[in-house]
Amino acid sequence: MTDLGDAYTRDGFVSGVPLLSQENAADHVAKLEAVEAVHGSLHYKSKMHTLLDFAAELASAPHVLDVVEQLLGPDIMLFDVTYIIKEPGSASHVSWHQDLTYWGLSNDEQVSMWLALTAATDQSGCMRMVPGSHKQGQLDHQDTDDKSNVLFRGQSVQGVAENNAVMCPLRPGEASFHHGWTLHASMPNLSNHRRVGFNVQYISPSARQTLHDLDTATLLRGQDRFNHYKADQFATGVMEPEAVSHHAALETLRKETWASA
Ligand SMILES: O=C(O)CCC(=O)C(=O)O
Repeated sequence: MTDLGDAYTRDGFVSGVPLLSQENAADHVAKLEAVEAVHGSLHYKSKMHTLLDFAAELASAPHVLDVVEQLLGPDIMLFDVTYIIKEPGSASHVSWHQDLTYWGLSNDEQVSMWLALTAATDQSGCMRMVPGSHKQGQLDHQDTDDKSNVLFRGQSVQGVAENNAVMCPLRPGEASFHHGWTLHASMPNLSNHRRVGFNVQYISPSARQTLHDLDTATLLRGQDRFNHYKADQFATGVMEPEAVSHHAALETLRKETWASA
């Protein structure tokens, strides 16, 4: 196991992994914002690799997959890609939760990347993680109706020992990677800049969707010996009409899956 792999196994996350230059991160934000100027906010929409070629390219970049392989192993599927955007001065926050609770997967062979496209600091609402919390397995979550909670169900684990949590500030272009049982949260954005995160979920081909048989995921590296998923159609341009109409169905399916889990 690599140093990164050892730290990930021990803590349930690694942070500060440099993946993009600051210039490339700014360039990605400029492309994203050009699309948003026409189509509206792209905050928290799923399967963005089916809509934006530059999102598909970054999520499947070989140097990104080299890191994912150290944490997940050689067989890597792309499950989801989302931008998580906190506007300047917004109350948007994320409550303590574990990602895998609502995904309906049959096992926990999964890792999430959170790549900072702008500075993620304690001011702008970077992530907080509880080291070692992934070893507890799934904890009880309660739904809340806090409108400023980014999470779809406002799902929240109560009584987290916050003193044990560590801040994960990231410079533009740096990423953290966390496991789906790692407790994590984030605070509002009190800064005067947009906090833009590029959030990608990678799974092992062995992780099956247990709630229905409609889910999609795409092999990026290695072998799929299971054939649980139909592949997503990667974007070859930006918001192409056919992709946009297909995406609406993907988005509905994702919300129905989370709601029924
Ligand atoms: O973007 C955030 O502040 C939180 C992200 C998160 O909860 C996640 O990536 O699972």
